[in-house]
Amino acid sequence: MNMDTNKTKTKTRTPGADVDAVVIGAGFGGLYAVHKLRNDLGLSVQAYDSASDVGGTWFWNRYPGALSDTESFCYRYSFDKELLQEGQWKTRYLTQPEILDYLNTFADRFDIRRSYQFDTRVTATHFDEASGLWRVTTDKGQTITAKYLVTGLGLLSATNTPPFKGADTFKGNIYHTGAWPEGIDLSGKRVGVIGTGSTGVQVIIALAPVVRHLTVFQRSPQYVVPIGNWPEDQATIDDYKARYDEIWPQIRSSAVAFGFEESTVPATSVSEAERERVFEEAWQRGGGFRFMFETFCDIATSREANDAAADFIKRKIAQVVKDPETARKLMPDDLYAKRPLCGADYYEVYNRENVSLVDVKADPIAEFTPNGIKLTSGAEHELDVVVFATGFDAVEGNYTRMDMRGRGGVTMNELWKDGPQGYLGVMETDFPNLFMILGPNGPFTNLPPSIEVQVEWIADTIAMMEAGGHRTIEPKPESRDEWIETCRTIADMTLFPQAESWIFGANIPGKSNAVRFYLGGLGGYREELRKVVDAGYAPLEFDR
Ligand code: FAD
Ligand code: NA7
Repeated sequence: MNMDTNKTKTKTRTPGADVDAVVIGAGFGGLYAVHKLRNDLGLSVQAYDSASDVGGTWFWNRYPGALSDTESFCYRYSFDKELLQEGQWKTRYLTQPEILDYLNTFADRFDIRRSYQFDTRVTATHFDEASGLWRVTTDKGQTITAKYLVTGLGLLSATNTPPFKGADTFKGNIYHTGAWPEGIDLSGKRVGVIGTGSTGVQVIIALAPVVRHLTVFQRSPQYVVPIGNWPEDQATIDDYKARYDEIWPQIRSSAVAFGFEESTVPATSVSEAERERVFEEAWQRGGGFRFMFETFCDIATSREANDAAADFIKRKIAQVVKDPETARKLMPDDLYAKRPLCGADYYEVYNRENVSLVDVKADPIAEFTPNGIKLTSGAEHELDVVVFATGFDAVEGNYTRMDMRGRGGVTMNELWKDGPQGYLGVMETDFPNLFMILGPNGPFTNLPPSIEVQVEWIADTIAMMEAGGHRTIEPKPESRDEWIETCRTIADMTLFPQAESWIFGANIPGKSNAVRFYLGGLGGYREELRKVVDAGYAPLEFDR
């Protein structure tokens, strides 16, 4: 070891190891893992983040308009009742600064920061079969050994920056929303935004009233419903707090964990007038997940129901957008089966004089020039600033960007060459004592509740390992294969694989189109975790 681990204070239990556990990441996942392993289990923990402080997603995504689309009352940890009662918010959804403040408060409350070394990227994690330890290397030239490796690397964290020709010749500034520098003022500038996903929608809405001219480069039109981000007064907040004992069990046993009851009524079972009424009510109430899952139970599974929802949104676009040509370009022609989007008056933005929409599917971006962006047709858009709202190398991006090696030197990149795998979203064969938070093929939900469920399961598993004197644990290959099969089977029961989005890896050329989520809901997922424990961890192999 060539680093100082005195910061961890706790005595290391594992013979021959520098620390008991290394945790990577300081977002919701990593912070809670440090708390559970160090404060609850008494392990010695060294944690890292390449960021210069805590926050994860909410440290990096400081772009104008950055907002949660999970409602404020449930985009938080639930395990600590006092913390829940102290929670404060102003509107139905949390802004990026509010979430960052919340995670800072969390870190202070549980004295988490002392376990972290910030501004440090972990470059390699190698499992040493002889010692049964992980050897973790950082970009500061440090190495450290640990029995457990817990990765909270984030599933929407490794930024995707398409390599446009000539980008280095552009005289203005280029920013990616997922690595947004503090204090950028775009007022009065000619700004181009590439991308109209969840992030693009937020940044477009926020920038339109501020910049001189906004040019939106849209590849795929999106279905965007209103967000309904109204102020929430103290009485409303107090009411949530009074009901938390009912709210959290409901969230944990629901499918998407967004704090509402998913509908059990098929759209195909009701009249057209009734569908219209329900969709209009959801449109007025706002919320992307609510529109897709609270209205009817079959929008994500039945083509007819999906068409009904899609047609409703398309009619709204036609009503809102004044210029028919712009409305045509904004009209999606695929299924309504990506992560559902919402935003405040998104389509209204295109009625503004200072906003223009460019369809880069019809006329792709050819190159950046010193003055802006040139399309294949030769048309050039002059810009001072280009915003890449081009998303992420989602799910496995931060795993494949590290040199991860398991038994026999097998690399994660080899193992995942046809798509990421993983067992229960938390483990992988031949990678003993590796615990991933939001790893591949975990639940597709409002994420803090899933993070809590996973971190608690990981901590319980580690406690079991320590109590039983075990050296290693890893999934049996057949358990992992069965899990992937389960995820694939459930995914194929939905329409999601038929839409091109990051959920199946379709957002980046060359990325394998593979199943990346367990779409069976958080309730179903918790049941799967419980079954493993009830079976005495039979799907896993100890001390191989
Ligand atoms: P992250 O918060 O992504 O943290 C991962 C951390 O790991 C990062 O800080 C990164 O620097 C660090 N890291 C990665 N690799 C390394 C390495 N090799 N070495 C050192 N450090 C490393 N989810 C919802 O449920 N609801 C929402 O409304 C919602 N809104 C979102 C809006 C945006 C703009 C984005 C990008 C995501 C949103 N998400 C939302 C998803 C969000 O990522 C999760 O809710 C949650 O914050 C994930 O926490 P995490 O700890 O798993 O990962
Ligand atoms: P998304 O949803 O992946 O959106 C990225 C957008 O960028 C999307 O509109 C893409 O078009 C577009 N894109 C990507 N590459 C290109 C190129 N090369 N040219 C033009 N346009 C491009 O990422 P977000 O950050 O918005 O959201 C990700 C998640 O983070 C979100 O679901 C929330 O959970 C938070 P495409 O649709 O692929 O044609």
